[in-house]
Amino acid sequence: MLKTLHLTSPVDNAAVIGPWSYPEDTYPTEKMIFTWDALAEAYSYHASIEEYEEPFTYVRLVASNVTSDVKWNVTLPMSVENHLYSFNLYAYNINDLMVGKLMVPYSAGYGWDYRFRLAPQAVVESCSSAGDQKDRFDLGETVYVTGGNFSASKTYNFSIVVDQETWTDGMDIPERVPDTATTVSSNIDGDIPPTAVWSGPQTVGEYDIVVDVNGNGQYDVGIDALDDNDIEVTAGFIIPEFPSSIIPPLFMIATLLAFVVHKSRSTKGNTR
Ligand SMILES: [Ca+2]
Ligand SMILES: [Ca+2]
Ligand SMILES: [Ca+2]
Repeated sequence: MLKTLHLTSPVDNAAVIGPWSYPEDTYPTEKMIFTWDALAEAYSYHASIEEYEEPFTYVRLVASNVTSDVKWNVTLPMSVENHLYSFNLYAYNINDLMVGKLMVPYSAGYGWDYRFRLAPQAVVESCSSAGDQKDRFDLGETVYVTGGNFSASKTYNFSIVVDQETWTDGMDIPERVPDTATTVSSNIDGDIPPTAVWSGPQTVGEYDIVVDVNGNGQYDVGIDALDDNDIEVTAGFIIPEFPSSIIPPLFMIATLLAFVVHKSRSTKGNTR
């Protein structure tokens, strides 16, 4: 009787993992850690990782491991574009009979392997027209973004949204702010060159920026690019009520007032 092996890292196969056999899961690392629950009757576990070219062309065996342990740390090269990795796991008893197998529940059925990719985390950042990071814009000042680690020459769904305190894996991407860009495009190096995404903004506020890398309308940790937590605690950028150039004079007036008030009080004090 074959039992289903319970994978606990990098995902839990007790839950549905994604659409049928399509690797939704991308990790921004070369060091993968696979762990699973022990089967009482298992004597050894045979784990392997194969590389495929999409959709289903076998490329090569990348790594394999026979162990009595329930953990496998493996270093893999970052995925080639349009390639994916397939993790397989089998358990054998002392007589070399297969007693357990990995089974992965996808939303449309079961698979016998776990598919994933390794890719550097895509990044997006608010910036000046020259591409220098910039997190504070004046009213009417055009907001630009840059980015990196995207696929080459591709257009992505882009959103400027009201600052979210926390971004949770799988949450719907909030509605974008009106009159902001809906897409950005990468160049042949996979970079987003400085791109105007909000011309002449007239709405004061605190904002985040998200690029929906896998285009599913949801925020996915490790896949989608996010500009967050740069300024005013959790915002990717802000458009404050007063332009930065007005703040010093205001501050000086306030200081002057404080001085005058203080002086008049101390003058009164002296006359007593
Ligand atoms: Ca997404
Ligand atoms: Ca935020
Ligand atoms: Ca920023």
